[in-house]
Amino acid sequence: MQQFLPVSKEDMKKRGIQQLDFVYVCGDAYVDHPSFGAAIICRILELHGYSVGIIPQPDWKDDNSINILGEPRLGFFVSAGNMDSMVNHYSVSKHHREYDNYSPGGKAGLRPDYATIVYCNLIRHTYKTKPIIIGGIEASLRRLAHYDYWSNKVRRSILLDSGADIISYGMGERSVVEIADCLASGMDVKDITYIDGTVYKTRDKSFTEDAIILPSFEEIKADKKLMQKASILNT
Ligand code: B12
Repeated sequence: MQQFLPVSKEDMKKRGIQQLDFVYVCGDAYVDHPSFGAAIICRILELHGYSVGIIPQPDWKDDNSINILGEPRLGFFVSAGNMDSMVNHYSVSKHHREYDNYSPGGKAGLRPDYATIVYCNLIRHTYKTKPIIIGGIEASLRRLAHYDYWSNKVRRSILLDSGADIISYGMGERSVVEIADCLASGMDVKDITYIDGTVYKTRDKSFTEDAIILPSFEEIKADKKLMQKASILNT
């Protein structure tokens, strides 16, 4: 019978795992069901031979919460959960929701606002250079300069504010395996720049021969109409 993914050092010991290949940090409780992105991504990685442990809803005020499974060999995957953390926390009229369907007992307050950014910053307190790959709805919809309803501001890509290395946006089944294989082969995460459905950061524009160049964050901030243009160019 298939076991649950390790959530503690004890679980790792039982499975004879000294060091995990990947640690997956998630804003939702761990529910091992295929309607949950976390279960899909972790099980797919497992299927391809990688060991994955999961830290659901870490205490973001405690650096140790990110260390409970030790340092992963290849990197971290991070997701806010099934929904954007701000949608999860607030109603459209910006009232705090009292109930969180993706937390044990429906308890609210077990994840931070802007969870992807907070979790990545937490990881970076301990692991300055370990590869971090972010994904799920929050990271996907915030992958470029975007309008943030909650702060009524245009925000830059979540890749910059989180300090993560790569965004795997949309469905992650294929790209996470490609990323894992690259890291396992010894590639530097900075060189993983060519996988479909991913975002990386660079100052080098020499690759842009056939590229569609969208208006920059600064341009969009200065002129709202450019946000529409960016959306149209991006579809
Ligand atoms: C089914 C569904 C529901 C069901 C949920 C059933 C359940 N038991 O979970 C119901 C009808 C109850 C529902 C309710 C709501 N929903 Co709904 N729902 C959906 C829907 C249609 C599919 C979600 C799903 O299960 N997908 C399957 C999973 C496996 O996909 P996934 O989570 O996206 O994961 C994939 C990728 O994101 C990626 N991935 C995921 N995690 C990670 C992590 C990493 C590291 C990586 C690399 C990749 C990765 O790979 C995964 C596999 O391909 C989506 C729209 C859509 N088409 O996505 C809206 C959607 C998620 N819902 C939404 C909303 C707003 C709500 C409600 C708040 C509506 C309301 N006003 O009440 C409520 C909230 C419910 C709650 N829990 O509090 C929004 C969320 C918007 C946002 N920005 O977060 C969505 C996106 C619809 C939309 N376009 O507006 N919903």
